[in-house]
Amino acid sequence: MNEIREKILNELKEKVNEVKNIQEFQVLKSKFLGKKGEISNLMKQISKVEKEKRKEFGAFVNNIKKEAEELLNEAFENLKSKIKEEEEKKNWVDITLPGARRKIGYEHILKQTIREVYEIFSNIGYKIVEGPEIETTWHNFDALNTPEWHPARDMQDTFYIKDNIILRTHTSPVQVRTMLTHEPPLAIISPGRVYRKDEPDATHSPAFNQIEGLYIDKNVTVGHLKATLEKFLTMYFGGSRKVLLRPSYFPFVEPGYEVDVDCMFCGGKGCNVCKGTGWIEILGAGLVHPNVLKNVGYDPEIWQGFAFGTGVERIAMLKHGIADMREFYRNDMRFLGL
Ligand code: FA5
Repeated sequence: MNEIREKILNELKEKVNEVKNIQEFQVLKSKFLGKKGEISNLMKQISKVEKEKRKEFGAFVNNIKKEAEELLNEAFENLKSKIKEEEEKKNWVDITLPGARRKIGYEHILKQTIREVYEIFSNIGYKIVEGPEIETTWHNFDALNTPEWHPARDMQDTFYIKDNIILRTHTSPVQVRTMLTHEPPLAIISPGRVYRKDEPDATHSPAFNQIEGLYIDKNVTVGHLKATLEKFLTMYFGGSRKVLLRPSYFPFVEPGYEVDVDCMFCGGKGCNVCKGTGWIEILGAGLVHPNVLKNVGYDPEIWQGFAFGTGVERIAMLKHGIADMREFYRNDMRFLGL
């Protein structure tokens, strides 16, 4: 009889170790304890055993059943904790690892450039002011000494909304708006978007940004203008920049200049960027025309001033070595550095 017991229990012990999941466990359990299982078969034989030995045999079979149940219960508990352990291992998170960083956007180079220029000028007492992009022709042209018949108007006479309403073609009308609402002396810079009927190419865009500067005080000379621009360009491009004033014409200044800065790429020796001249054209400037001062109610016998205007894209391209202006507006993530 003991042989039967050992055979059954040894087989169960062996099989129970091979069980990998709940399904396999259920199959094994019914093989031993199920209705047609080995132990049930033994139970069915109890009634066939002689009366005197029946009790002993019954107890024997019940013991086997009890042991088998204990073995299976223990195996089931082990299996459950093994499954739980594996599950935990699979889902384990190392909370000490640094988290996935969220990509933070960068300030666009044009905004960055405007901020840098503003920081430079705010250190020498300039205030930032803004004007509307939709402007009257009077503020954009007439008040700036550019009446309707003036040939200089043709170059910028572009996006009309109504007869006397346009998209501003430069930031210079902010000079007019500021002088109309403020008493002199004053020192302002004004960044903003402007519009012209220019074909887009590597150095032109129909919508671009300018920064206007205006300084009004008594006894202002070209010397003040030159020193201010030298300071600005040195601070913006670094090094020690020289400035060249070339006589030029803008109706709202007299005298007027195209302003060049010594080439920051070759130090003025001549290279591809400065086309061998050693100088790079950077902005338009001049002393505010007496007619403009009169138009805003300032007495030109008392007040003088200088003004300048530069293209934000242009100075940003030079500083960051950007060859094509269109990069600023394409929103290519590689360009934006995101
Ligand atoms: C003016 O707009 C004058 N208002 C500047 C000024 C202000 C002169 C105060 C005197 C006193 P200009 O048209 O040259 O000037 O334009 C100034 C700058 O804007 C240029 O040097 C250039 O950098 C930039 N610019 C002009 N047209 C475009 C364009 N289509 N795309 C991008 N930048 C341009």
